[in-house]
Amino acid sequence: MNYNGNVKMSDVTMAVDIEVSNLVRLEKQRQLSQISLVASENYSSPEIRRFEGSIFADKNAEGYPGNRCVSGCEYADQLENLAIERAKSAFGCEHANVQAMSATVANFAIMNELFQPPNGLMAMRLQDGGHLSHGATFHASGRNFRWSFYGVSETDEQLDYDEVRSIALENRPAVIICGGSSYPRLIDYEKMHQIAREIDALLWVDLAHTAGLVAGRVIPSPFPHADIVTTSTHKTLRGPRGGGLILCNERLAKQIDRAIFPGLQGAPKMDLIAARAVLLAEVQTDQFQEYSRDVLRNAKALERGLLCAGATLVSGGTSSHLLLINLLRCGTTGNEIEKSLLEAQVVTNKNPIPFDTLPPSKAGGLRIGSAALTTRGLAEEQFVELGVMIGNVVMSDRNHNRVADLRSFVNQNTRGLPLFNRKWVA
Ligand code: DSN
Repeated sequence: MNYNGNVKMSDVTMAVDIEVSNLVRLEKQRQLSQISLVASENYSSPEIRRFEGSIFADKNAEGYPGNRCVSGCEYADQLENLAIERAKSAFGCEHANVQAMSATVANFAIMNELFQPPNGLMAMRLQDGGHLSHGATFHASGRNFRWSFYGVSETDEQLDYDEVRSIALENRPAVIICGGSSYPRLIDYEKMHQIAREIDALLWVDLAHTAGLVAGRVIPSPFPHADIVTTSTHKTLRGPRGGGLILCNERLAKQIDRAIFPGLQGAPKMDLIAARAVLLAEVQTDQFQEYSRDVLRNAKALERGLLCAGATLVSGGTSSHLLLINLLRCGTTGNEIEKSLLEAQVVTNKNPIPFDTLPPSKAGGLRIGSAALTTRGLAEEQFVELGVMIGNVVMSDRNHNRVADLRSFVNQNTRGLPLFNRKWVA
């Protein structure tokens, strides 16, 4: 529609609404007919979604509870305090900041406030499993701070803590960051803490991928070893997309809060803080513990299926929700496999792997995860079969019949599955 000329506002609103509504309808159809194995995707509960876009969306609450830049914040204050208390209780820490617009924003805000040069930061290399906000050269964090990096060992593709220690001793950073976006194994926080203490550095855990598994108490917590923990809220945590939490102890509380406001952000999104508050109650239920157990069990089921089909997994397998398939040995690329799987209605993402020889646009690996499909309610034995069928596509170099087999498996086994299975909420 051409909006120039004599068009009434109601016509414009209706036209925009129809276009946007149509896209929302199509996206819903897509989400229902495809399955997401993207390790960083999940579906939040209807209870959480109800509060995104609630009346709090229009409230400016710049500042912190009890100290805002505008008036009329009495309910915003209560809401934010509620979210903070729930975050502290869910993760067992003394202080929580719930305002960051994303975990990447939280990460950058902290670097900006606490670790300006000449301080140095040390993190896991991106292709070994780190995150772009941990000093990647194409990211603002890489351009503005002093970095050193550690990686995984060539023998087992897992962290070699002796090597981490010697790199730390050589570079003496002010902080060591661990965690990232494609490391399938658990991190020994106690060992990382010992290394950090030896050089008088802080330990910062980016928990974005495994925060839900920690809240669900199925893997060890970074506390009491970590000084700072950051996380997004939408991966295994199964909360609203767009939002970061920063967790720490009282000692760093003031600096952390200053890092977010006024250090980097303006007013927070109060409707998202409402959704985060609901999430932070949900993760403390028995149902969430059960969900987290199933996420781990289903990742192991995928592992069994993939190994049975002959696929090679980075580090040999997984101890979390996430698996990384090494495609270099099959002569194919992450880009090609991602496209073939999409033909079978399976959504994944190409991903660099340790010691990759391909550029990131092609990538020698494919990353998958079990969190989203567990939320939808797929059973453990179906995860095993899914793993076998994905493995068959990989090992046959995208044979047409193997892709067709996978497509019919998806149609038969996931048709009618809701995006969010009600069994996961109390
Ligand atoms: N951190 C990115 C990922 O793991 O996919 C996006 O959240």
